[in-house]
Parts: sequence; C-alpha cells; structure tokens
Amino acid sequence: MAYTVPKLTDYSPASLEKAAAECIAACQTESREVRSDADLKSFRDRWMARKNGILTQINGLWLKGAPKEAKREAGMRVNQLKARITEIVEAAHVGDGTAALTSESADISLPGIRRPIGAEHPVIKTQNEIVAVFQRLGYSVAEGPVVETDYYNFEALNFPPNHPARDTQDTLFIAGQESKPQRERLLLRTHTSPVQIRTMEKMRPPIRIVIPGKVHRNDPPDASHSPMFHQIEGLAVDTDITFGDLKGTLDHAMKALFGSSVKTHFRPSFFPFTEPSAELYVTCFICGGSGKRGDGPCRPCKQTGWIEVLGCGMVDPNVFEFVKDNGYDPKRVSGFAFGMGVDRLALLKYGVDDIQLFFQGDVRFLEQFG
Ligand code: 2NL
Repeated sequence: MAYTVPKLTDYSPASLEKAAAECIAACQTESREVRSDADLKSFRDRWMARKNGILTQINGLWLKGAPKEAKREAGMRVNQLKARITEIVEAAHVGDGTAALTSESADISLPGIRRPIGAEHPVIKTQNEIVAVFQRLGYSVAEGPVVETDYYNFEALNFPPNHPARDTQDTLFIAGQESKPQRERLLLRTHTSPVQIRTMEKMRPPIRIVIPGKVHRNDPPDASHSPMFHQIEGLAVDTDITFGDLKGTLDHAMKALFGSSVKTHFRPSFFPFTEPSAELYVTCFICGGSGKRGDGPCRPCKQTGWIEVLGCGMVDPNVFEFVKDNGYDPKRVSGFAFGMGVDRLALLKYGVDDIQLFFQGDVRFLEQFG
C-alpha cells in the first residue's frame, strides 16, 4: 500500500523516530520501483512537490500540529528527515527491474575494480635497505615529528640562538610563532637529529638507534635539490665508544650496502653537533674507483674515484649536556653519530639524473622500479 503521512498524536522522541524511520523506508522502497523517466518524475513530485508533496504534508501535519513544548525537538527531527528524503530522491534513477538497488546496497554481481599492484618507492626502498643493515647490527629504529621546535632542531644540537651555523640549514618556519619564546617556535625539521635528542630523553644509555624520515629545507628545487628530502641518522652511545667503533661500523655498513669490495675513506669536516667530525667517502661504485667509464670520465664521482656518502663524528659533549639528567653525563659516556641523504644515494644507485623525478608522482617513472 502506498505510503501516506500519518497524523501524530504522540510527540515523544521515540515515536518521532519511528514515524521518521517508516517514512524513510517507504521512500527507499518507492525509489527502487522507478522503471522509467516518467516514474522518476512522478516519484520526485510525490515526495518533493511544494504544493502537497509528502515533505510539505509532513511540515503541516507533524510540525504545525506539535504541542508547544515538543516543537523544538519535532523541528529538528523533521529537518533531518527532509535532508535524508532529499538525498534518496536525488539518488533515485531508472532501474532495470532486476536488482533493487539504492546508494546503500552493493551489487555483488558487478565485476570488481581491478587495482594495479603498487611498488615500493625507490627512495623508501633505499631507506629500508639502509635501515635493515643497521638493524642487523642490533640498532633500533626511532621516528619523530616533522614539525619540530627550535629547541630540538637547533638549540639542543649545539646551534645556539643567532649562531651563524644556523644559516647553513635554510629553514622553513611555521608562520605566526613570533609571540612564543624562541625555543618553542615551530619549524619543519631540517634534519632527523631532533629525534636523537627526543630518544635520549626517553631511553637511558647504552643506545644504538637509526632514524629515517622526511626533512625540509628552503632550497629552490633543481636536479639535485628538493625542499623535501629524506635522511637517515644513526647514534651509538655507551661508556667507551671510540672513533675506531665509528670507522668499523660505517666501513661494515658501506660494504653491506654497496658490495664487499668498496673501500672507505674519512676526511676531516665540521658539524656543530660532533667533534671531531668527518665526511665518509666510498670508492665509486659506478667506475669501481678508476674515475673513468670506458673512454670517458666518470660523472658521479667527478673522475675522483670517490663518492661522498655521509657525515659523521663523535657526539659533541655540549649535546650530551642537554640530556645529562637521563644518564648522558659526558664525563661517563661517549658516542658516535652519522647522517646521510637517502635521496642522493637513491639517485646514484639507480642512475637517475634528476631528484625531481622522485617526487612528481609520474607513474611512468615510478613503475620502472616495480
Ligand atoms: C650529514 C651529516 C650528521 C649527525 C648527523 C648527530 C646527532 C646527534 C648528535 C650528534 Cl643527537 N650528531 N647527527 C652527526 C654528524 C653528521 O649528518 O651530512 N647528513 C646528511
């Protein structure tokens, strides 16, 4: 029997709910019975027509008839009901008379949507390979926030406020932070080192951790720069860690990553958070260290036979001072740390000549790594 709008005598929430549910069910049933354009028009008119459509009747019968104290509740319920009925009427379409379908039921006879199988992104794949090398040495993986405070990104890493070393990392600051003290101001982390500090605050020594993640710098994009890139940092702290441990660990890691025949080479360098500091070079895995490719020069190593892969050093005692209270007394513990750019290593590994290709999301580029 066709639905007619009942008169309401009981305006309790339960009874309003029941009346609304019956109305919605009737509308859904009728929407499924639409078989032609003419059906669709009369279905719409029956429910929506301003003059005497079902919604208009509900307004008259349920709202106007409601006792004063129930008017507010009834008004809200009728508005919800109208919204739902309007949805059903708008979704109604000419059906084929076989399957009774609305937007709320699934037609299990339709073929599925085939989703192409994805592949690990080359940068993430490289990142996972590097992390796995250190996990096999007993390192744990830590992660932390990409939006950081000035304190964790700079101050606790021995970059004092206004120190020129800060200028070496063109920083993207979050706007509108001027009213906060400098150490609380937010920025996009320029390296993953803040996570090392956060981890040392939580875990007492000894620790061995690696930290992979996204970092940002205000560098204009070109073939070798991207304002967003990836870093892996590592940290080992114990009572008697030496530069010899640093060299042995990284030499092993480079052989595990690039093949057992690569040689490593350390050159003095500077970082605010390590002392002494070094850059680590490996024999070029493109030309095998000869500097030549066939008759021509080897480009990736600029004919030197060596490729710079990371920066490292012994943790500066000033850094330990910030986490001293959690067992990192620089008189008692020492440690080494290192950091590398994952994207740059992925470029070398896959022979890609433009870092932008990694982040443009062009499936034709990315599917080559599948
Ligand atoms: C680079 C150099 C480096 C570190 C990162 C570090 C972290 C703490 C203390 C001391 Cl908490 N050092 N990290 C140390 C040396 C170098 O990164 O060129 N990265 C791409």
